[in-house]
Amino acid sequence: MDETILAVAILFIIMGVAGIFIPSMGISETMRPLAEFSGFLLALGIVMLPIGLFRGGLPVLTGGKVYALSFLGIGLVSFVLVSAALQIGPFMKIEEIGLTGPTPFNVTIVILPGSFDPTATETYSPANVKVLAGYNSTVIWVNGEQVNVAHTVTSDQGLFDSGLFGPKETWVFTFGRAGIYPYHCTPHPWMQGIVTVEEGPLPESTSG
Ligand SMILES: [Cu+2]
Repeated sequence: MDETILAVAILFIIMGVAGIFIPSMGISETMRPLAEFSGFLLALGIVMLPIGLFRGGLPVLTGGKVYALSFLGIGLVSFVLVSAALQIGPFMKIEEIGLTGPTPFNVTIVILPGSFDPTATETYSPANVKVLAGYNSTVIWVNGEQVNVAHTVTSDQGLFDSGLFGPKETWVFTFGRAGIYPYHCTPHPWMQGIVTVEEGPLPESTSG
C-alpha cells in the first residue's frame, strides 16, 4: 500500500464530490468551471485509489486505518445516497423546480440582436430578473436576432435547457421553487443571465 497515493486519491475524491455539489446549489455562475474540473478530479481519485491500495501487493491494514478508511468510504457513499434520495445537489430534478402551468403574470426576456457577437455586452435583456414563484414566475425568452442565429437558455446547474431556438421563436419556462438560477447560451457562452425566484405570499389580485 502506498499511503501517499492513497491519501491524494481520497483527497481528490472528496474535492471532486464537493466541487460537483457546491456549484449545483446555485451559489454562483462563476462556479460552473469548478464542477467540470471536479468531475476530472473525482475520476482521477477513483483511478488512483486502487493504485494506492494495492501497490506492493495486497494491503495489510491494521487497527485505526481500517476504521478510518471504512468510515470515509461509508461517509462518502451515504452522502451521495442521501443527496440522491433528497434530490439535492446534482440530483435535483427539473420537475422539482418547474411548474406545469403558466402563472397569472409573466416576464419576458429578449435576446437582443447581435448576441451571437462575442463582443456583445448586452445579450439577454434584462439579464437579471427577479420573480415570485406562482405569481409571475413564467419566464418567456424571445430570440430577437435579425439574422438566422439560434440560441439556447441553458441552466448552469443542469436544471433546464431550451435547446436551440431560432429568430422570432420563444421558449417558456415556469419556475416553481425559490432559488438563484444562472443560465447561459450553449453555442455562445458569453451570453449569461440569472433568474432569481422568491417564494412568499402572492400579491392581491387587482384584476377581479
Ligand atoms: Cu446564443
